[in-house]
Amino acid sequence: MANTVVNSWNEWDPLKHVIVGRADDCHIPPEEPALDAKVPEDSDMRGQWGRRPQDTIDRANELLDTFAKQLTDRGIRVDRPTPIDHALPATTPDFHTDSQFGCMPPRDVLLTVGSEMLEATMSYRCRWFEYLNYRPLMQQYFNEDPNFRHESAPKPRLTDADYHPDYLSDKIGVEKRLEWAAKKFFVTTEEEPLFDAADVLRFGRDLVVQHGFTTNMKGIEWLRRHFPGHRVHDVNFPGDPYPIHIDATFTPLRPGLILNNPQRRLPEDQRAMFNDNDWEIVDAAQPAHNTPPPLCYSSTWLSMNVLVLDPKTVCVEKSEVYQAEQMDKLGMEVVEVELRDAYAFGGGLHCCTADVYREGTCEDYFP
Ligand code: ABU
Repeated sequence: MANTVVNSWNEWDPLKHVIVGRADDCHIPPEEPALDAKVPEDSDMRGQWGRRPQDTIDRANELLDTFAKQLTDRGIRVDRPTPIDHALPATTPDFHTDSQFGCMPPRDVLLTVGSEMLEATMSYRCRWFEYLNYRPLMQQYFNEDPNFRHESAPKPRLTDADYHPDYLSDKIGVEKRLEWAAKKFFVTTEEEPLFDAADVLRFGRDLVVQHGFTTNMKGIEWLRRHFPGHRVHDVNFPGDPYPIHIDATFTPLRPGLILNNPQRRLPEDQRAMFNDNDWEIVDAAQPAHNTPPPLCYSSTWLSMNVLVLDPKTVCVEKSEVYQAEQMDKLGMEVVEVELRDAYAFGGGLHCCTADVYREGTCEDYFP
């Protein structure tokens, strides 16, 4: 009988196999349009770039290794990427940037839909070659699983035509950013399809995709054509001045229940599919921290960037006590995982993983 290695249709079915990222050789890349647009004006990251300090890399790896062991101890197979040399520049005929990013977080790069793992186009130049960190695993799954589909979305050119120059200023201000977000005017243009895998949430037959800085409408249209058996829904969250990746904004926990970031509520006119099928969308608890850790791209809302192990069990970052308390009230068993010192490397518990296998099949939750 064929050995099925890759299978995952949603964010909550029982998790059996997952990739956990590594912090090795992670870099803060030099300035480039899409990346700069995400860094807040008052961030300690402005103007800094280079290899991250070794002590922070070691600490992040210690936490990621411990998380991997927690998952393994629960019977979940854990694979890790093979880091390439992230100090190397990324150069194509269309652009050059002096370093790469790292092999964190895998969720941004790899989208698993059923038996397929799809490498996203990405929208940052420094992440153009990031898929290479995962190629040894893709080859392994290809050898192990005769039904595995390894796909790669068309590599984008990422010329200046991909980015709105208005976003190049470092003095835009949050008010203007919110005004632009409400108008769906983001840093990326519609020059060519762009998407990061972490802008996609899987609900069986339905894929919900955030339109924002890292995913444009052409990227969503590309996904629609690539997955003809799915319904692909574009959503946006006007309360987010730095909209990259949906997984600190909208977090499905189990069929019928989603956490929504209270500062980034899904607009009423985009809720029909959930309302019509009696799904509850509840405000997530407040983060336990007022600021992100040093040299971190992400917001404090990594508090809700949780990894669901099954519809009753969820991994929550250890210091996020309010989020853990809310999960408990929602009937979830909480597995505490210490990860905050790894946030700077690209995100939380959902970000730092990529699904390989969850039990279950492709269900229609929104008939
Ligand atoms: N990669 C998720 C980050 C989202 C946020 O900064 O809120």
